[in-house]
Amino acid sequence: MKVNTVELVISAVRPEQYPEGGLPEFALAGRSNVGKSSFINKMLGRKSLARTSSKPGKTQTLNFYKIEEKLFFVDVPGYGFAKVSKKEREAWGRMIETYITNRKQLRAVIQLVDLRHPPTADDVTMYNFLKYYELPCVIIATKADKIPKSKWQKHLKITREKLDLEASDEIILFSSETGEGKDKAWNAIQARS
Ligand SMILES: Nc1nc2c(ncn2[C@@H]2O[C@H](COP(=O)(O)OP(=O)(O)O)[C@@H](O)[C@H]2O)c(=O)[nH]1
Ligand SMILES: [Mg+2]
Repeated sequence: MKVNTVELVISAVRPEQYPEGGLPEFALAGRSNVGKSSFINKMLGRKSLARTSSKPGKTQTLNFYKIEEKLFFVDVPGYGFAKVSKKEREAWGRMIETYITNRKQLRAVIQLVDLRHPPTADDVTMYNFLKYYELPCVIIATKADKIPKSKWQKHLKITREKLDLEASDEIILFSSETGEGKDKAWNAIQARS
């Protein structure tokens, strides 16, 4: 998809602030530094729309990006910061749980994992949490350019097995450097819109 217009409609902390209008929404989740901002920027063809590397301890918000008056990307704060306090972790958990359990517009969660390494315990917890609520997921395996092509299938297999991926959940190799996987990711999103 060629994206012409993108608008950050709101950075929400409470459900009353979520945008109205009923457009399909796709939430993006992943541990900090996995490449989520880079993924959003690559998908939207922007240089730095979603700020890369935000610091822990900042206000945690759900950022609703409206794309072409067609759908929303909902950027969820990254998980897995070692330094984050228990209180902050709980606040994060409440915010995402409130959103994903109540939001009818939510079509799928796009969970990003790093293709180079097996999914972390936090990645597995996140995926299980999404499956507990029976949410469709699309897994984006990031930083594919950092792995030789000959090893992609092996790494994908490890990712799939470690997450114990459901058959209906797609996994897509991605690189924000080369654009690998961009079309597949858009197809997955549009098929679920
Ligand atoms: N080589 C490579 N580096 C990436 C890729 N995606 C992200 N990065 C780098 O990984 C770091 C974290 O990326 P960022 O998008 O800020 O991650 P976020 O914390 O999940 O939003 C940055 O230095 C990015 O340049 C990728 O596909 N390939
Ligand atoms: Mg980021």
